[in-house]
Amino acid sequence: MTIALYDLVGRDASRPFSPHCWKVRMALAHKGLEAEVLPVRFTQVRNVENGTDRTVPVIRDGETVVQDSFAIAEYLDERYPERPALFGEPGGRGLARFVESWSQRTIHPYIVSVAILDIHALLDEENQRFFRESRESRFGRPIETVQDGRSPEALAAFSKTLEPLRATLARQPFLAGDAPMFADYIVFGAFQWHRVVSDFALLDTGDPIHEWFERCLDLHDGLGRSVRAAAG
Ligand SMILES: N[C@@H](CCC(=O)N[C@@H](CS)C(=O)NCC(=O)O)C(=O)O
Repeated sequence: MTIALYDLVGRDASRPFSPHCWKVRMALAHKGLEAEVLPVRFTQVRNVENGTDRTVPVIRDGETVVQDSFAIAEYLDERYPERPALFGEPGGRGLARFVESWSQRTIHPYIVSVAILDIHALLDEENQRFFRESRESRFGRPIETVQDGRSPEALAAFSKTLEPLRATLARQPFLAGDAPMFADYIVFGAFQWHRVVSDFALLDTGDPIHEWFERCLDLHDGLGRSVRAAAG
């Protein structure tokens, strides 16, 4: 059966960019499950599947509705245990939680600081208003001043925080070892978000993280590459 996935887009419905939705796109492909992607804009997210306070991703599998990327990955492993595992037990889920916390506290804030205006630029007028108001209330300042991370010094400091990721990927092709698992898709989601929204270069060619990201873009018949990079 096809699983419906609500996926965040801007003006162009063919360019999904949410990091959390990308984790789920990759997870569904990993399990060999067919997805019907239903594009939604920021202003529609709260009410997806008759909700009042939703975030995306949300999936519907038959009668079952699941929200939150990690919860969706857990659901997919529990519901489809005969298909390739996203976590690998014992311990896989707990370790993937660490990767999620690390990615959201290290990579996501930096991407916001270099690309929040790029995200704004992808939206239609109504969604630009929504995005500006919600983000300015969250950060307590104009989004023009939130985007303050593009200096060479800030980029170098960010690159240094990636050292544990870099050292791991210099030893093994994927975070999960010889083959990818959900932990890889968590970090992939962050870099794919940036790739789709912004032409600001985060990684140098030759960096083991860049090479790993290219490998991830090739996975599942080039699913990640099916959306063109903002850098062209
Ligand atoms: N922990 C959640 C985070 C989901 C989330 O923050 N989604 C964003 C899109 S990337 C969202 O729905 N935002 C709606 C809004 O900002 O109003 C997950 O992993 O699914």
